[in-house]
Amino acid sequence: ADKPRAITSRTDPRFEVVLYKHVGVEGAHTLAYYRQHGGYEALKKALTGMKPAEVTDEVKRSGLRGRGGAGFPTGVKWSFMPPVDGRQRFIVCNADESEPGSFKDRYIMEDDPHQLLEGMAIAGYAIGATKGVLYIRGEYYRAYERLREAIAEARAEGLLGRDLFGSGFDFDVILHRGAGAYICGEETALMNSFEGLRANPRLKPPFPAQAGVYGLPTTINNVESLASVVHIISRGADWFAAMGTEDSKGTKLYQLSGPAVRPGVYELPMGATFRELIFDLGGGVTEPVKALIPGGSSTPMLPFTDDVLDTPMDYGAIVKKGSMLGTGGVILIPRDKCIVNATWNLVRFYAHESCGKCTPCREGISGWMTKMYQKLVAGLGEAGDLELIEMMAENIKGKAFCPLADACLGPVLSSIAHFRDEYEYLIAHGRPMYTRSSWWKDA
Ligand code: L3W
Repeated sequence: ADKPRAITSRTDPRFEVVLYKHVGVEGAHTLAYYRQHGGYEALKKALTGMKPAEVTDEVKRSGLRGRGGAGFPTGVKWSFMPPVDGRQRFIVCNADESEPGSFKDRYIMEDDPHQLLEGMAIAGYAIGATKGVLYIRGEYYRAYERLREAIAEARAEGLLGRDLFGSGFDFDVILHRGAGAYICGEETALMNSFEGLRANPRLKPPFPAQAGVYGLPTTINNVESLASVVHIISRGADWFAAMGTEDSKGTKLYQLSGPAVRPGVYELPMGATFRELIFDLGGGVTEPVKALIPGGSSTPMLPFTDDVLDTPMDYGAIVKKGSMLGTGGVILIPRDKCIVNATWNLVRFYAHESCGKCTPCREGISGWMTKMYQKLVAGLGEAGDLELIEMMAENIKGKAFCPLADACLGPVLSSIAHFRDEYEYLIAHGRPMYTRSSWWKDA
C-alpha cells in the first residue's frame, strides 16, 4: 500500500514526459482539466486543417509502432484500410491489457481518459471510421468508470457526436467491457467477444482491415499507440521521430515489477537501457536478481547480466538478445525463487487462459505441458523430462491457431535454456535448488 501507484520520470531532466504528463494529477481525468492543458486541440487541427490521408502520412512518418506488443507500424496498418465505399468502418481500441507484467494502459485510462478518446477520434478520422469501439478489460472497473464519465462529458460538449468542430466528421465511441479472459486481447478474439460470440480467435488473413467487426473494415490499435497519435498530430512527426533509436521512435511506457526498490510505470525515450530503468529510475533491486522478463510474460526471459542490462529497450536490440520488447513490462525474478516454480506459475496462467479452440494449445499447453510442470514441482521429475518438454515445445511452436501457445513457450524454453541446472537439480534431488517458495513444504 505504501508503493506509488504509478511513477513517471517527471523528475528526470533529460527529456519531457509526454503520455504520462498528467497521470497521478488530481482531477486530470476531467474534461475541464484536459481542455485547460490543450486537450482536443490536436483533433481540431486534424479535422479543420488536414485531409485524412495527411493524418495517416504524419503517423507513418513519425515511425510510431504498435505498443500492444507486436510493434507493427501504426501508420502502415491504417493504410491497409480499403478505399471508402459507403460501408460502416470501425476504429477499435484494444484496452484489454492482461499480459502479466503490463499495467501501463490502465493509468492512461484512469487518469487521462480524454487523451485516449482524442487519439481514437483522430485515428477514426484518418481511416474514415465514424464509430470507435473501446474494448476494456473487465477487471479495469475504475478505468471503465472514468472512461464512461469522459465519454459523457465529451458528448455533452460536442467533442464526440455529430459534425465535430464544424468539419462534417461524425464520431462516437462504444465502450465495451470484457469479462475477464486474456484471449480477448488477441485482436480477432476481441472482435468476436464484442460481437457477442465466444472469444475464439479468427483465422488471419483476412486481416481486420478487410474483414473486422461484423465483417466490416476495421483497424485495431492499443491504448498507448492511440494516445501517442494525439502528440504526433499536435507536435509533428519530426518531433516524435527525433526521440528513440533507428527502428523505434518516440517515448515508451516501461513497466517495472518484481523486487525493485520503486516498481511502477516510467516513460522513457525508446532505446533507454534496462539499467536506466531498473537502477536509475527504479532505484535498484531489493534482493539479488537472476533473470528479467523484458516485455510481459510472453517474452522470453533473459539472464540478469551486465550485457543484458546495457541493452537498449527497443524493438530491434532485444530481439538480438533472444527476446522481444513486447509491451515493455519488465519483470524481475529473484535469485532465490525456484525458476521451475516461477515458470509453472506462468504455464498455469496460459493453460487457464487458452480458449481450447486448437489442439496444440488445448492438448499441448493446457494438457501435457501442465502435467509435466505439475510433475516437476511435485518433485517427481525423471531423467528425460526436460527433453520431453523441449520436444513438445518444438511440436507446438508455430502450429497453434493464435500466438497464445507460442507465448507460453517463451518462459518455458528460455527458463530451460538459461537455468537448466535448476531444472536438473530439481529432477535429480526431488527438491528445488532454491526453496524460498511457498509451495515447497520443507522450505
Ligand atoms: C495487415 C498484414 N495487417 C500484421 C497487423 C495485425 C495486428 C498487428 C500485429 O500479437 C503480440 C504477440 C504477443 N496485413 C499484417 C497485419 N498485421 N500483419 O499487425 O500483428 P501480429 O500478428 O504480429 O501480432 P498480434 O497477434 O497482434 C501481439 C505480444 O504481442 N505480447 C503482448 C501481449 C499482450 C498484450 C496486452 O495484454 N495488452 O499486449 C507480448 O509480447 O505475444 O506476439 O494488428 O492485424 N500482413
